Amino acid sequence: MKICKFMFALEIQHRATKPYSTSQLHRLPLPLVLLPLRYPPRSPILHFNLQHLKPDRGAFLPSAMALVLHAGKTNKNSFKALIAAEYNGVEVKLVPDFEMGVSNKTPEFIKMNPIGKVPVLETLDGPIFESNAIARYVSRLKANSPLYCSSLIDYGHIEQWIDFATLEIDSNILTWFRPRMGRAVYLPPVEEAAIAALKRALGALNTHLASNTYLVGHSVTLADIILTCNLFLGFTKLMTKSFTSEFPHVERYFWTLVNQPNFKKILGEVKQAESVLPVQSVKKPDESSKQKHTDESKKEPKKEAEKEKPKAVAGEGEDEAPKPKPKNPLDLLPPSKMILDEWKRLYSNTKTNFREVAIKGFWDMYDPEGYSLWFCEYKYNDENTVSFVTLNKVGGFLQRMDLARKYAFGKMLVIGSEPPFKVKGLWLFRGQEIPKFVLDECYDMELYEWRKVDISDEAQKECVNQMIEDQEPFEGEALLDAKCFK
Ligand SMILES: N[C@@H](CCC(=O)N[C@@H](CS)C(=O)NCC(=O)O)C(=O)O
Repeated sequence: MKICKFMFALEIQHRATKPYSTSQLHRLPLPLVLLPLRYPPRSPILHFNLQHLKPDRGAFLPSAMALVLHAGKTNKNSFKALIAAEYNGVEVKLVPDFEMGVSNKTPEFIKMNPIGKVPVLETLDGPIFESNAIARYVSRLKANSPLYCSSLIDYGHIEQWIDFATLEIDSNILTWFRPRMGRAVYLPPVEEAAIAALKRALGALNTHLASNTYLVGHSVTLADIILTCNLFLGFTKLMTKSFTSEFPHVERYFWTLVNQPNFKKILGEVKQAESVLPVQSVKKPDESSKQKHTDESKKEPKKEAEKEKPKAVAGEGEDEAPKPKPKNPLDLLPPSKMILDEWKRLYSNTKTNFREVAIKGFWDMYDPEGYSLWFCEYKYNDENTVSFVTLNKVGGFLQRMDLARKYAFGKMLVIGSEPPFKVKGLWLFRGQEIPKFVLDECYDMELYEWRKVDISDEAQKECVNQMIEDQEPFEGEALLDAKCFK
């Protein structure tokens, strides 16, 4: 044993800059001590490590004693451990019949996790909560698993990217996601700030992935699993193709990972969101239960157990089974000969002779019965005194219009070479009116004056052409910027 301790000390000292005494070794922080060593499994050093710290009991679990994970089937936080288990060949079973808001409120569950959140992993040595901690535990179940070890610096980098995935990616995605699911109050400036912070993080990630296939080293590590699960929520609910195309290396990375067999087994076929999840009003469980209470008080009193049964609700980040979406009324309009995507493609692909090709093509395609054109003008142009603030305002508007991508095309011009800048736009909408869901859900709409284009008026038609083309000068002035919504 003395020899083992000595060799262990040597190993740790080899990794550290300052020597440790044997008594100090016993007090080393757990992550460092638990770090699987680089030696082959039979080495006395690894033996010492396992014996003294008993970290990997699960690695020797008989298969009948699978670890049990408490969470719903679609919880992206539980996917982290499930994918890690696939890589390590460890059995982790989801508890059957888990009901969010019910199962996690029982006294037995609260004993496992006092905050009552999922996931929780039941192990032979007791429960673990917090999805990253659970995933780390599962990753360590296999000695020398490439998911979580190799060198000290790799370990440092894996931890670095796990924190990045949690604090820079997941937290911003959740700030964007939760109000849209009706689980928090929707505040546009808060959403804008979260999207800006998310874009900053994705930009940094994109730079790293420009020259790296994986986050750390040359194979999948736990950092990739955690990051991909966090991105999964973003890609499937919020980040449309037009959002992610700014980060091509992140796109490549995400699609590569979700298509790895061990990921696919857990995530299934992944589909990118076609539009940003629309904002839902905040659910007020109290009100509905108050109403129910007064109605029910007239009826026979219920059995105690029935009365106290909590209502099943989805938790934060819990991706409840989607309710059948009501059809958008615009999908029920008579079919139009104008195919919006064809126009968008023509617009994007025309690089020369724009008037002759794109503008002419637009009018050839335009269907005045199936679509309508609208001019808009910002009502408070005199407030547009700072160029980047004005540009951000327009950028934010276009982001919030994402929900209308299937039904709209737009151009927004920021006009003038000096402040105050004028903001004017042109929009093509499916149908004869500005769609109601756009008016209801995009608060920017009321900041603009809207006027339907009369296409029998040649002057208005010419103005449409100039806006589509970003013609400069526009109304005698230079353009600070022209943004397209397509
Ligand atoms: N940081 C925690 C987050 C856990 C969490 O927010 N869980 C949600 C579901 S994904 C939950 O259980 N919510 C129920 C509640 O808030 O009562 C983790 O990663 O495990």
